[in-house]
Amino acid sequence: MALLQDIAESLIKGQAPKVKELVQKAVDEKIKPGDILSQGLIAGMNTIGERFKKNEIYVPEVLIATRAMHAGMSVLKPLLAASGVQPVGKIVIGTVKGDLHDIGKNLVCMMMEGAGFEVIDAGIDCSADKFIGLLKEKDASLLGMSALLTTTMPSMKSTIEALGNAGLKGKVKTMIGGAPVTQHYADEIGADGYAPDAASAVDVAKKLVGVN
Ligand code: B1M
Repeated sequence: MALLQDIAESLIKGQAPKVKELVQKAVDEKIKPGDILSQGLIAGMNTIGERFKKNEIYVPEVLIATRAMHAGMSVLKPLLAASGVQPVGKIVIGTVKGDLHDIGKNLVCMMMEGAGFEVIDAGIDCSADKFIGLLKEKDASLLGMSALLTTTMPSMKSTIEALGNAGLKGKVKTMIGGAPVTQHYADEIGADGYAPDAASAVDVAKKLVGVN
């Protein structure tokens, strides 16, 4: 549908007011909120993710597109809740204990939201207890951990161990990322997934919750 394509294209260009206006127009034209989300906003964010992965665009462009997505979501959110559209999955995500870097984590959060996940942002400096408390409270099936310091990476390992002790092993899948983190490290500590960037993080998260 041309209007949904216009929404996606305006989002890719980062035109927040236009996205908001077009989403409102689509709502007024009685297009289903779920279709506006998947064929308009998420379709646009998917293109942003692909371009970011290929280094065709960089962090500022992603942030600008995300702002446009949020503008559209401000119109859609109440309607989605009312129409019972289910999120793709629920993820608790935070920067690990001792680590204050949150720029990359925030990007991951935004891309996840753009892909239709319900994101519970645990913030920075998160202890295992904080992660576990939120996972239980929100009944989330996925935990994302970010670390930018080599000195805080071991906190990912201890959090995964704590999940096991809390009886969440098997119920909650874990994924990790951040500049010093590697697939090798993920394998070593028993994380279920690793992603090198925010766009790949969405692919990994979808795989972990069984969505294509
Ligand atoms: Co700090 N810092 N910093 N820092 N900082 C680094 C990380 C460092 C590499 C700089 C350097 O020395 N060259 C170095 C770490 C060295 C190491 O451990 N190997 C370092 C250091 C040493 C420190 C301090 C110790 C400095 C000091 O005080 N002496 C201190 C520590 C504070 C703490 O955390 N306890 C510190 C502080 C800070 C600031 C507060 C000043 C600031 C953070 C501000 C903030 O985040 N709100 C800061 C910054 C900005 C940086 C650099 C310059 C940039 C990090 C960044 O935001 N990158 C960084 C040097 C660098 O990387 N060039 C540096 C952009 C971001 C988009 O990338 O976070 O990698 P990134 O995220 C990517 C991927 O990694 C991935 O997706 C993102 C998008 O593609 N990803 C995931 C991230 N999380 C993911 C999770 C996933 C999946 C993918 O799944 C869950």
